[in-house]
Amino acid sequence: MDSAPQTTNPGVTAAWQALIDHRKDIESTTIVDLFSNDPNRVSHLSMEAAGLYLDYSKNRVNTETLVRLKALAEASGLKQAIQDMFSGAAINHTEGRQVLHTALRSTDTAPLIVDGKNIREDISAALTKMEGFVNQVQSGQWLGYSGKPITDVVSVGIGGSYLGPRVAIEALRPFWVDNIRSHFVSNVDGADLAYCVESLNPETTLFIVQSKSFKTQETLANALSAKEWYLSTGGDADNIARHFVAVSSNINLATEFGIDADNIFPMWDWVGGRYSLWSAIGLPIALQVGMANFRELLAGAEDLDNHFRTAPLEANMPVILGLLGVWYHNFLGAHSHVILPYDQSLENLPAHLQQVDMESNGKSINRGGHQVDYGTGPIIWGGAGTNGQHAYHQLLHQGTRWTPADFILPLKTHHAIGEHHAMLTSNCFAQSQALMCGKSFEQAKAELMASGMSEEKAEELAPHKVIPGNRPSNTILMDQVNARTVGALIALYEQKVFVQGVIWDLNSFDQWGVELGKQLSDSILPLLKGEESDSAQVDASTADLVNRFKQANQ
Ligand code: G6Q
Repeated sequence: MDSAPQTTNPGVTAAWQALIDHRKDIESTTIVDLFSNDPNRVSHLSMEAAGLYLDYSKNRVNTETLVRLKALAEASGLKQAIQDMFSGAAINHTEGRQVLHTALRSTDTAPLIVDGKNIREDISAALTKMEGFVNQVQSGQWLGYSGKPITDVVSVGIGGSYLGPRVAIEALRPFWVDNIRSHFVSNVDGADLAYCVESLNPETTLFIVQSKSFKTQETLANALSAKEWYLSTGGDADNIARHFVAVSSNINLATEFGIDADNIFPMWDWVGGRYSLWSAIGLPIALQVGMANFRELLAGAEDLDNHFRTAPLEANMPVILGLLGVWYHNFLGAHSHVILPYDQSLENLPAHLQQVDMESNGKSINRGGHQVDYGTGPIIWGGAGTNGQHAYHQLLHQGTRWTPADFILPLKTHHAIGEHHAMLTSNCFAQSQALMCGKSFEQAKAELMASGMSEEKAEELAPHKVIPGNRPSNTILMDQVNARTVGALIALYEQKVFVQGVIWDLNSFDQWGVELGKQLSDSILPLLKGEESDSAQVDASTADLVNRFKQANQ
């Protein structure tokens, strides 16, 4: 660990206090009133960057709120922090690492030195290696053991080595090449692998073992079982290198596993797992949509990065999104944040962003090693619209908890079937409008009476139909879902999370909280197998659960 950095407790800054003082001004008005007071509110509170349009006018903010939030960003040293990240300072101090996923998508050629090496050369060499491999597989020159081309690519990885590639591949379905089908195995639950391979032919299947550390229990178990499947279904042991490649920073462990050193694509310590889809961890993406589209994905993210590092704070999309979140979570009492893509191909985007956000900012110790006394990372959840409208939107509209929402919508569809896209869009716009405007008792009662109900009955039912409104949301539009806009969109959220981490004085790039469960699982596993485990210090409840497992599996 590097020495603890100088830290700023945001809660003791004048900017924080100024926001506390301002709270009553916003609590005494509504978003609808704010619109009435400013006919140009939409043009004031909207912006474009990197092919994305953000309308943040449906938020509980006025000009003064934004001025005070910007002051908080300045007090937290955000501008310097952005510089530090891009220039390669070791901002992940608890692991002594730089945070340079932005370099993976940068076309800047100025040397960027890590440990005495220009990493631009490593990045470029990795892209060239990926390109050569992708071309061989897509063109059918990379042959399986029986001389047939590869038709199915199975990515074996978990967490950051899984979610990003999966979301990008799903989002880019209209750009898939015809002769490759992608599959994912992540969960150590054997069902994941079993269901995946049941329709596969070992002759034409390629496994990519995706593990930065090559030590992850689930990934190693799945990779070993995949190898057993390959061998037990006729796969040729001498040609295993044609069917198993890896992406890892741990060359030794990957070669020990049996991967040919030539078929190991690099990863580096300066790329965090949840920020790694831009590296060779994105190899499955490139195989499915082609290297040109993979480069477009990088280009979209670079566009967003360039905006992030150069735009003034008040006109900076990730900064605005980050500050709005801080406003709601630290000053107005929200606890979660919902991501609502109105696009089926982005169905799993919330899961990826959940990891990016919650693994980065789900922390209660500041960079200096002290307990924080203010709220940090919100609970991130969500799912594709319109499906959620028939489920959890009930709580969004009428629950006792309110949740800031992000609506995400492409203006053009790849699937022009009848009026579907207009219907999808009308639902998206209607939801944010309903959240903001709500429905009063009088409106509800009048509607009921207009439908023929007696006044007495209408008064009885109307309270159940009241929608409080004044619930904030952002709307993010893009022309179309394509590699460039998906790259920009994911980078937008990565940088938003960075902004919030800086304001909350967190190291957003470590993840110590996930370690304890891994350690305990390592000591429980021998118990389940009936072996002695000295390190196991299980509590009475866990001991009983272990016994129940053993009895059921005798
Ligand atoms: C992400 C996390 C975590 C990681 C997985 C897989 O930031 O570090 O989700 O990506 O645990 O790790 P490996 O790639 O090392 O297998």
